[in-house]
Amino acid sequence: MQEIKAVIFDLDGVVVDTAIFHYKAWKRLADEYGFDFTPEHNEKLKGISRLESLDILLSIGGIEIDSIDERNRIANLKNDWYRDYILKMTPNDILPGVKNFLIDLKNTNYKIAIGSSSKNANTILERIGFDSFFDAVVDGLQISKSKPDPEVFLKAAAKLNINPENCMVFEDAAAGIEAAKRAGMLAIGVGKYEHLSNADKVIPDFSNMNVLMIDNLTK
Ligand code: B16
Ligand code: MG
Repeated sequence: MQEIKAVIFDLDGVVVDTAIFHYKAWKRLADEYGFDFTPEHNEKLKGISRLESLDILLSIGGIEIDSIDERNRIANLKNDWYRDYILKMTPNDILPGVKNFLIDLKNTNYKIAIGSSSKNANTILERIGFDSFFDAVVDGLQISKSKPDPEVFLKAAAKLNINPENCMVFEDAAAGIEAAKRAGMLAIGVGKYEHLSNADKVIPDFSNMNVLMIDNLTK
């Protein structure tokens, strides 16, 4: 059984439901190009960087854009649409059970961190009142390789000064589960098992979660 000393949370889709805002913004782009972009397609983009996500989306639509400037322009457009959503967020957008669980963890002396591929993570954390809540935040601005590369979680563990094998990660994306496992951490999926079958355990959400359940998730 791994002794857990730190818990690392993915942001989009775990602490807040921004995954739906990413989907809406990507779908708007696909609509403009005239192809269908489904929630199932969107699963492939979760946890992946903005430009890599754009490449996947364009390949789904069978669209080739060679110019990096043009790809950057389109990715920025999607980001503007996405930011329109997140700038309206409030602490009410924290997903059910998350805040209580985080407080519980802090009070029990677990270290807590955010490990996100997003370059908008700080904006979201400010909007929901969590800007100085975590012991460490690693986001898309601090990494050179996005999930499924383990860099984001290894950096979070290093900032916390905790060994990777003593970290538990909560993730809603298959790419994030792979990243956590490659980092040597315990990977807990949040959401539907069908998308997260590589996780060590899967929980549907945090509504019934408390600190006593950490031990159960390690067994
Ligand atoms: P941005 P996470 C990821 O965040 C999202 O899951 C993914 O859909 C998004 O493309 C990526 O961040 C980059 O986000 O465009 O805001 O920089 O789930 O790792 O917190
Ligand atoms: Mg996520």
